[in-house]
Amino acid sequence: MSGKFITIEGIEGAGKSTCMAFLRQRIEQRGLAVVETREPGGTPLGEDLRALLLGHKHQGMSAEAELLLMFAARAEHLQQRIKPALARGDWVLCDRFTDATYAYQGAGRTLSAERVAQIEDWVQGPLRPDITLLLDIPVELGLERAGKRSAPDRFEAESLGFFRAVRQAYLDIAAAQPERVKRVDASLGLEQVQAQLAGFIDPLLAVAG
Ligand code: Z5A
Repeated sequence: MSGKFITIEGIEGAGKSTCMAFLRQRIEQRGLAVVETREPGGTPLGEDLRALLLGHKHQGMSAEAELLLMFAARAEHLQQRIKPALARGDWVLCDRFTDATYAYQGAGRTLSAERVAQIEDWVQGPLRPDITLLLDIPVELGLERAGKRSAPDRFEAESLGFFRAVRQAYLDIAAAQPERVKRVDASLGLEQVQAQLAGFIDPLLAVAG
């Protein structure tokens, strides 16, 4: 596999969608092919699972079912899109991946990280992102930015305490895996956020030629 696998993480309203567009443009400027995708989702089955996971129809879904559905969508995504793209040498830009599972289902829903790790190993084998950009923002600011949009989905309707636990879990992952996970201060203005992203991504692009 010669393509790079880049994931973007962060709480609600951290600016992931906004930054995906910037990153895509920066990679494509170097003449490299980019597959832009998201989780849960990215395939027809994954998008159907996303609708079940984010919608309000199954409001009381168990944490275990939620965890397994996230990984079901991921298994399909890996087989149908991510691995074929990397094998072609494309760069994969993914809005959320397994760090979100540790943060939301692990810390948020209080499932054990060991359980998440077992399923991660089973579904992904050794595959991990080459780099993960963690857009870190105080919970209140993220929710304020996100709140300017449409009606909340099943996750967006969670409490402040839930999102604080999610943010802390992301910071813990970044502290534990500094080689892979790069913290970006997403509370700053867009230009400053993009400058930080460029600082992390440009060295990878330089190596790619
Ligand atoms: N989930 C999970 O539980 N477990 C898993 O394993 C996975 C996911 C993979 C998917 O939601 C949900 O699934 C997610 C976790 C769960 N739920 N939550 N929470 P998603 O990722 O599709 O959507 P989201 O988290 O709700 O993302 P978002 O709300 O779309 O936020 P965003 O993409 O990070 O932000 P944005 O749309 O780019 O920006 C928000 C607003 O801020 C917008 O108006 C921008 O113009 C503005 N913005 C962006 N950057 C800036 C700066 N720097 N300054 C000022 N304003 C800015």
